[in-house]
Amino acid sequence: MTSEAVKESILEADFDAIVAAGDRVEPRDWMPEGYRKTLVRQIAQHAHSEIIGMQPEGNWITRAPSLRRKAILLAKVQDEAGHGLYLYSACETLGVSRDELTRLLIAGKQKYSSIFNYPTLSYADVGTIGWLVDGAAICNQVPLCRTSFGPYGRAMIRICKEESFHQRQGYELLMTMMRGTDEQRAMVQESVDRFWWPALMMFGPPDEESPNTAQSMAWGIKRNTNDDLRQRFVDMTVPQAEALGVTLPDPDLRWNDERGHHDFGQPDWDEFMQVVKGNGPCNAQRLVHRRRAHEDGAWVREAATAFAAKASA
Ligand code: FAQ
Repeated sequence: MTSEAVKESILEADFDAIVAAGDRVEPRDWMPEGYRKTLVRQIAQHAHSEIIGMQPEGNWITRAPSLRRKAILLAKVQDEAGHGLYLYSACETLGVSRDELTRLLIAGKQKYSSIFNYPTLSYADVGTIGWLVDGAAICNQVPLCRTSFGPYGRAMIRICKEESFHQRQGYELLMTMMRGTDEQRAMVQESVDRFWWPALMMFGPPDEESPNTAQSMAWGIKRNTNDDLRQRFVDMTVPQAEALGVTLPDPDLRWNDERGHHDFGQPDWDEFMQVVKGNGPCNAQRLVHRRRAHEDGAWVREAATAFAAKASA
């Protein structure tokens, strides 16, 4: 073995020990290149999801039904911008700039969550996104607070606190509508019917078709499999749907006493693959909008750079 190879094997053993002990790997620590790449991929996708995720709800800010609802929605969408920024910062500690990540997103070379390629057709969708989409995000992200990479785990702690608040506001909005007129109740049910299956897809493909899960769990990046978290979400959501008075659109959904969990049907995985490949209902629109916003913001970046140069001169 060359001295370089010996050095690397010692560093790798140190890294393995940190992961095995459940401690945090920090940006200056040695890490395998595959670990770094996997983190960049996952954190970048996560950051892009928060930023693109502002669009479906942002669509309703100018048409919110009251000043109170408008203030709540504005605050929520702003929180999502903040989450994107914490995550881009975490990713930058791995040596990739936010500029580069944005370039990859708008060139269509990095992904964001499938859920944000579905349209928001009624105001009830704002509530449903809070309840189901933030609910799914929380199930997926609470375990990520214990992820092995320090900056990612610490960003997740703050994000999860805010996501919990988002979930509650969505549920409260839907509960208010369910206490309203027959028309409002029908709007809620129609919205839940559209978002239920895409929300289940947020957890990713079934375990046997998830190429990344085994390695990501071995590295302590992911703490649970996609199917485990999907099950947790269904179990958590069914009683909430009952309390709300809506029906979840799955004829196979029922409690299984033996398993101690709900059985449920499978989402349309062909549809999922199409959405992930860029062929969902709103993929093109989301990227066009993001590109335009980036171009419109060029003068702000130029002014900030000029100001920083002047200040340091
Ligand atoms: N959409 O092998 P796996 C939010 C891709 S934030 C698109 O299982 P992995 C807040 C995956 O990237 C929502 N692509 O992959 C909010 C991989 O492709 P690649 C975002 C998906 O990484 C609320 C391939 O399929 N949350 O909602 C999806 O081990 C309301 C194979 O999959 C996060 O990003 C999908 N749903 O597990 C904002 C959480 N699923 O890259 C506004 C962090 C899978 O190899 C309003 N991420 N793919 O070409 C994760 O936990 C994981 O990355 C998973 C996927 C679980 C999403």
